[in-house]
Parts: sequence; structure tokens; C-alpha cells
Amino acid sequence: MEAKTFDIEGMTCASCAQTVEKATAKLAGVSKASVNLATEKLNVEYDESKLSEQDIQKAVSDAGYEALRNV
Ligand code: 9UX
Repeated sequence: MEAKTFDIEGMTCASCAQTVEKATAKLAGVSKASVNLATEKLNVEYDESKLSEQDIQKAVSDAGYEALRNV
């Protein structure tokens, strides 16, 4: 299981954070997705054999936000 953090651009309210969280949590292979609105970060725990970092970034982008890889 891999855990990665992404800086999220475009979130301005708690509802935005919920949207990003749900969009990533529903992906097959994701076991945990949590957004910190204050720091504008998304932390995702997922199975690398089922999902790539790009898949997560695409899901966030499809939801209307942008996920930048964070270290
Ligand atoms: Mo409310 Mo967040 O319209 O975009 S969901 S600010």
C-alpha cells in the first residue's frame, strides 16, 4: 500500500474538500482519501498495482480541481 500527498489547487470551501475526497475515495484501489482544507492537501492511501499517481490526479482534475504531486 502506497500513501501519497498532493497539493490541491482550486479548493475554497469545505464542500470543495468533500468533492475532492469523494472523487478519489471512490476509485478502485483507494483505501483512504483525506483532504485538509487548511493546508490544501490531499492524502491518499492506495494499492499501486491497481492505480497510478496519474489516475488520482485525473480523478481530481475531472472533479474540477488540480492535484499537484507533493513530496
Ligand atoms: Mo462552494 Mo467550493 O460553491 O467551490 S463548493 S466554494
